[in-house]
Amino acid sequence: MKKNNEPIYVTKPSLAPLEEYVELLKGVWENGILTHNGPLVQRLERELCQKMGLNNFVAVSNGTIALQMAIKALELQGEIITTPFTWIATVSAIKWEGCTPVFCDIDPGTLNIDPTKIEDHITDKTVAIMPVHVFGNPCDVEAIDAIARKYNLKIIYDAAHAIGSTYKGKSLLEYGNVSATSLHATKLLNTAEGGGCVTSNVELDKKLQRLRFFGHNEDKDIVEDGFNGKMTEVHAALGLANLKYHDDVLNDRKKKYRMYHESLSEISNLQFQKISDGECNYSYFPVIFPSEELLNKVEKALNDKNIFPRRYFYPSVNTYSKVVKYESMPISEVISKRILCLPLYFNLTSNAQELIIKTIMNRIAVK
Ligand code: T4K
Repeated sequence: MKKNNEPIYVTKPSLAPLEEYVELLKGVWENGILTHNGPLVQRLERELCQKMGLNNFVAVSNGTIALQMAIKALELQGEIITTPFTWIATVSAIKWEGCTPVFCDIDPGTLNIDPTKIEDHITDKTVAIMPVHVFGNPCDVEAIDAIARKYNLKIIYDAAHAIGSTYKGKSLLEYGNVSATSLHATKLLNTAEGGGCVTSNVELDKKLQRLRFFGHNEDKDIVEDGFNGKMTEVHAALGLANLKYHDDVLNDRKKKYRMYHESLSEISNLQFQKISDGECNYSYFPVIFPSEELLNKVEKALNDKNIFPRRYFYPSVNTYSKVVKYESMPISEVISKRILCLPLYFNLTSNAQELIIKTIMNRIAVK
């Protein structure tokens, strides 16, 4: 097998043809509006709503800020139950808003928060649940909703990975009091940096709009304790250009996801995330190895061929001692050590994907 010359990373941004982006930028140059909820941000919000069947979308500067704004808008103070199997941003957002993250372990199949364990973590200080739709795979939103109703808690979905995912025919972003998504370069749809909040509550939507803009109302009076979460026109232009290709990107991911799944299923000791087929957006392809030792060997074999998968999410966030007080989360900790996300993106060629599959198979076959 020959070594791949160009490095293959875990992902590569899906980008519209440059001319289409430049065409959108011409308008920005002409009218000189660069930011402050300009015409392109408003258009991106409108087109995203049309495409995803949403009632509203509050575009912001990144997914972490979207999470913070959701907490702020719901005026939460206290404990927020979340998953340890996530990116650090979930927990930083909770902490930056002065709340306390409380971890609840995950389901070993779906890799999402295990709803049967949430009630064990509820105290008189609990104010909300912040589950993550891990790798775009929908959480058990009905079970989580039932718990929230029973204990009068808010739900904020960390939907950073979930653009394009659905649940029972609706966008997954429609669930929870607020869903916060990311439009980062590494996501299915990107504005380079960016994100957004979605809520079906009209008043909350207006509040989120004010919060991202220093707390101004339309008359520029300060009516909220806001901050700067605005998206710029330059970022919105990129989002609009890319949005045109969203269906192509989604379909391509699904094909490549299936290709990995079919080929690697031949190896009996590998496990895969239990996804809701047809609802998950196939944005990542995680493989769970029987041991960390085998993962390391496979990762090294891939690296030797200039291929760089990523250990999302490693380590389990409850073990970050600089950020949180450690509490054992056995399932998340074990899976974090054994999970590897393989390269998956629009421009990944079939030759490259075959090389990745063969490298894994060959390495596992070696005793
Ligand atoms: N909640 C969850 C569950 C999340 O996963 C995230 C972010 C958030 C909240 C917060 O959303 P944001 O505030 O980020 O909008 C990446 C992303 O930075 C981060 O957005 C993402 N999750 C996380 C899972 O992954 P890294 O450290 O892996 O990025 P990096 O720079 O190593 O990129 C990975 C690969 O992507 C590179 O090897 C090459 C490629 N790449 C990356 C960038 C940035 C490119 O080809 N072009 C690029 O511009 O964090």
